[in-house]
Amino acid sequence: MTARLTGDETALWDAAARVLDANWTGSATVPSPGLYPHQWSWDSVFVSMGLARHRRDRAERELLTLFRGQWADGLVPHIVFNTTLARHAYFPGPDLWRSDRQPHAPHGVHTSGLTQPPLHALAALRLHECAADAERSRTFLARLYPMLVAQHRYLAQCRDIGSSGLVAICHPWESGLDNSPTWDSPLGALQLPPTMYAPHRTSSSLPTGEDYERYVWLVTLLREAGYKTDYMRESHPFAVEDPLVNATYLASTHALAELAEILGRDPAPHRERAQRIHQALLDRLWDGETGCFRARDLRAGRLLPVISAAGFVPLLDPELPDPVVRSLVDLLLSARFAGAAGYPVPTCDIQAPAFDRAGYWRGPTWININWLLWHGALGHGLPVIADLLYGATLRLVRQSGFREFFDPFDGTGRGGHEHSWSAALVLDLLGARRAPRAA
Ligand code: 2M8
Repeated sequence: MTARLTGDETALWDAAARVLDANWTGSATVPSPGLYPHQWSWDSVFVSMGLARHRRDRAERELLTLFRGQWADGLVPHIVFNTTLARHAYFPGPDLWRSDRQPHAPHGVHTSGLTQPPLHALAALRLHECAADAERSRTFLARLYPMLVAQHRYLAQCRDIGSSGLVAICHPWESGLDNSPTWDSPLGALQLPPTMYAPHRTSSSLPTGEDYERYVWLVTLLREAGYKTDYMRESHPFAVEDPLVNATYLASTHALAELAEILGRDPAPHRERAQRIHQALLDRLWDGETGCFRARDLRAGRLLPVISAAGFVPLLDPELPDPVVRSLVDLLLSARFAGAAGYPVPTCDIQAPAFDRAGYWRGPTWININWLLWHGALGHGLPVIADLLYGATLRLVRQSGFREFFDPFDGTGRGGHEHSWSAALVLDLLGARRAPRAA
């Protein structure tokens, strides 16, 4: 059965579709005009799910364009650069990464050398579930599937730095939550060389100065080591197992198993890997004392102290034990998160000293995080949580537009304007309401 959108929802739908149309370059979507003029990996994932509800052809194109940047070892880079733009259009541009000097990088495409949360297989499955023409969709999946398998092989073989079954990130940018207070401690422990280049950034809410020196230095180390696994495993000073990255890895591994079944391939290896990730998430990142998942610093050998919204994303795990789900829900609804915010979910524990209602990934509400938690809540049959997230997200964009992020207390919009994933995920939320079975 199909529920019709109200007049207000139709206006919101049209406004969101206009943002995606305006940010479409002809082969992919930029996250935000001006501020982020290239293609970002997890942005494209979220965008493709919105486009699946609006322009199916573009949803497929979006993902295929991103995978043009895939390296021969399977790495899906977090940025694929638009080489027609001026080199200074965005920092850090191709000159910092120098992917053209890496033997595994694709020819004729400039990319970064880092990853981002691997939601791609989950998006591919969702595209299939929304497809009007199942046969055509299968043809697309058959093309994408080997690339997704290669991406997961890279993660399992090159990024399981702790030999735990989980993947480790080697840079805060790989988490997607770039400037989260979670990274303050491992970044603070870095021994930087005396002179570093820290460029000026355009928006006042973005990280600057010292943060940037550390970010750039970590990239320089990785680049000089040829982005090689042995270096990352043995010497790189930043190595963290993050709950959001691993929960999305798990969700996409389950999705790969389903894609394999749809395509008549063997789902068993994906199912086995999913079991291992599920167990490792609980064994290594669950903290029963705080009732939340926390990031594990492999260099310091401990869980990092800050509790962030990333700790709730393991709700994407369909096999999460009930007591763990209950603890997460209690914390999510408490005064440390949704319970004290008019516009949840704040990205950092409100009671943490580092919480900053306006700081980039240090407190504001982000629509992609709300979407992930909404999806996880639906999977666990938690309609009250799902409705809370759905309602808060739509209120944010009705009040402040498709901004990059929002004040969690009063909903003020911050950061970039006409942000693509904010628009795309609103289309997905509205689309799921119109056709609830695809939620
Ligand atoms: C932000 O990250 C980039 C670096 O990759 C930046 O700060 O310039 C983050 O919000 C990241 O999650 C996002 O993918 C990217 C583009 O929207 O912007």
